[in-house]
Amino acid sequence: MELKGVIIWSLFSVLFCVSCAETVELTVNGVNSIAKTDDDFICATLDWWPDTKCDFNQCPWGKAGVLLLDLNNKILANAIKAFNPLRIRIGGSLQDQVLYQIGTFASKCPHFRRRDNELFGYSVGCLQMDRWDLLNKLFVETGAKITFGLNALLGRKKTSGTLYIGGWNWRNAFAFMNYTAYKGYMIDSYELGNELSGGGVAARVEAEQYGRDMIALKTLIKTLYPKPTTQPKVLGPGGFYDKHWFDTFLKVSGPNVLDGLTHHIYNLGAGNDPTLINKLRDPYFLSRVSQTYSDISTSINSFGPWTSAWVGESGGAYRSGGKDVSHTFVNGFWYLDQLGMTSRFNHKVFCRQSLIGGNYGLLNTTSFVPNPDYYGALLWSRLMGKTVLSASHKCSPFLRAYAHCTKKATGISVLLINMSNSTTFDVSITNENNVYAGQNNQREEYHLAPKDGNIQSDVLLLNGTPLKLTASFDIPVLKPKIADARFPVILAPNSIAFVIVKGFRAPACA
Ligand SMILES: *[C@@H]1O[C@H](CO)[C@@H](O)[C@H](O)[C@H]1NC(C)=O
Ligand SMILES: *[C@@H]1O[C@H](CO)[C@@H](O)[C@H](O)[C@H]1NC(C)=O
Ligand SMILES: *[C@@H]1O[C@H](CO)[C@@H](O)[C@H](O)[C@H]1NC(C)=O
Ligand SMILES: *[C@H]1O[C@H](CO)[C@@H](O)[C@H](O)[C@H]1NC(C)=O
Repeated sequence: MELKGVIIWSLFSVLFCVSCAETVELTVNGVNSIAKTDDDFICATLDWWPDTKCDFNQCPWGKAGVLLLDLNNKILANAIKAFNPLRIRIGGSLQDQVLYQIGTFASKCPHFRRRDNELFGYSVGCLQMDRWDLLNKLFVETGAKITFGLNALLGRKKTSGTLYIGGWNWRNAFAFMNYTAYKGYMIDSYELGNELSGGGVAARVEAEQYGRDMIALKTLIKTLYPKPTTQPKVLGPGGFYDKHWFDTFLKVSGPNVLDGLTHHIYNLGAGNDPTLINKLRDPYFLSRVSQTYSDISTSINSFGPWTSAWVGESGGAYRSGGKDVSHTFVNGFWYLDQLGMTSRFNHKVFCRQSLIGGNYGLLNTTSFVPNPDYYGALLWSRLMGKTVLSASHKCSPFLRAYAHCTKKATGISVLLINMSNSTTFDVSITNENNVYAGQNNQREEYHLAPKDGNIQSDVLLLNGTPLKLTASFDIPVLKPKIADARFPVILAPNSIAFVIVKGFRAPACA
């Protein structure tokens, strides 16, 4: 019986491989999960950039920065609410130059000003507590889950070059966290510093010092929140991965300090790279970054098994993203593929730079209208559960596939990405452990494609219909197409699909 099964199965595989060009057999293992994400994997950032921030002869931040953003905008509130909850990480380059107007720092509360010889070309800025109150009002109304990035450079001395030495002055941060706790604002996590790890970007701090400062932050939080169940998590270092630096940092900070090891990903190069649009569609290029995810996992397994990896910030292309690219449909090939890849490497959270601002916003900087990746993120959040399953096929590298348990229903959710602009794929989803199981159930399909076939469109089609806000500025209902699970999924060129196979028997999802 068993032998017969194997023979039939092999015959099956041969048949499928011969006609691989159009017919794909996607094999999903529903018995063993390969990784787990956090319940709330999707995260987006708010950055500190003022409207004077420019890159490559354009100034794409407008009034989208933390201090200038219109917090009464209805689209903004509805867009956040739709995730129920959306994680929001507040941070970015200027984070380590922000003072909080509280305690002994209450008297001076300067605005960021352009200063060529200072970090990132700006002077020190300030967060006033009445602005913080308004931000929290929005977060409460929308149910957002907040990560706040603290200034980690305060009190340190600049040496020659970019190295900053000496211990972190935590007093201003402590007064700020104390204010926040007294006000009853819920903070999911505090993160220390931005891009100060390894060689740093504009500034750097050595790993031993940073590890000791993380211990100090944990102590402050335990003082403010004696009950472990209500304690905000502690995250760091929020910078680029460097093996030696990260390993040392984990060793020095030690057990039970770091709740999440945050690192940043900008694997697409600079925003003005004319080849950006090709990189976004090149599966060989996109796969290269998996080495970093694998190395991070090794660092954690060897030196910090008590913690787990988060992508704390990733905009794909650095210096505010690509002008006619990063807010358009084609960016989803990179973004959704990254969500799939990092999930497989056991990452808990992925923070997209940005929720709004720059060229890579999930929402349009000026109109607040959702860009295609907003809907990709929302569908992921609603459909892809936290348990990650293996999914593989032997066909074109231009077809990417990821499988998770469904979020709320039974069965599995599959994400299919066809980066090919010419091939239509017929994808059969098969169960590695149960080849003969009939799949007479319904299947739900969400096919995403760009308007007019233009991969640089800001308008996304869901099952052929353009997604538009409702008359009351609400996010539209996202309805699947119902299909018969006995037939393959037909995946058009240049398209992405989320597919829910309800009848798929997956013990790992029970
Ligand atoms: C914490 O906040 C409370 C209430 O505002 C205040 O009385 C107390 O002095 C603060 N403690 C510190 C260390 O800032
Ligand atoms: C915002 O929308 C305008 C008008 O459609 C467009 O020109 C611009 O590129 C969009 N920007 C972003 C970042 O979404
Ligand atoms: C299809 O994609 C390739 C690169 O992947 C590109 O050279 C070609 O011009 C594209 N064709 C169309 C019709 O867009
Ligand atoms: C998807 O698109 C790529 C190139 O645009 C093509 O090579 C491939 O055959 C298409 N179909 C699938 C299922 O990947």
